[in-house]
Amino acid sequence: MTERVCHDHSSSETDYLFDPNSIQSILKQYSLKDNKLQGNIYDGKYLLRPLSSSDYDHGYIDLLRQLTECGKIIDEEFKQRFYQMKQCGNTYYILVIEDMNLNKQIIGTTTLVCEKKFIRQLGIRGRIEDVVIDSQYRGQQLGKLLIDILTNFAKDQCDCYKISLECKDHLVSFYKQFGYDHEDKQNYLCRRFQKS
Ligand code: 16G
Repeated sequence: MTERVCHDHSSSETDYLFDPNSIQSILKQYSLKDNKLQGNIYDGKYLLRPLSSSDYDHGYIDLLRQLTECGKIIDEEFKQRFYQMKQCGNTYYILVIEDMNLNKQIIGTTTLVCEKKFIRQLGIRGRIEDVVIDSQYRGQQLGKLLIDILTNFAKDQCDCYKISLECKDHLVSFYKQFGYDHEDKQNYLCRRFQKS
């Protein structure tokens, strides 16, 4: 699995959002646990890797459109935001799955954001965001793969003291399988602003 997961980190043209090597040990442990997923990755079908600066061309933004509105974004704007995130260092971890047989098309993604805090002895709080699997690729446990890897990564490598996420009612049972649950007497509140 190690070799398959990120094959071209040495390429000077590919700039990753974070070091692909940092997910290798987690992927290794993971592949031992789940034979079905191991099959999907091993047979050269899918590649799991950090978001790269050239992923606009591989449909990353279009994939996000399956989750919510993205507006009009051009490649230059994508790259600008990519490098803003990268400069934050140890904060944005966007994992993608590419279909190796379909022109490197991005067919799944999940984001982990690590927020530095003063509380909890200078704790780090993780947030799982923007989980999307292309509608044509659902039912293969690819979402499970992404969530599980990023959850373990947040715990073991980023040292998060907690991770939270927001989701629609019908997805609560999906996230419960990874240990996410409602907390007693805690509420999620949100205020939205219209763009003028
Ligand atoms: C979901 C996503 C959240 C995303 C939001 C977008 C997960 C676990 N949750 O709640 O990350 O930001 O949808 O919806 O993927 P919005 O555009 O209405 O904010």
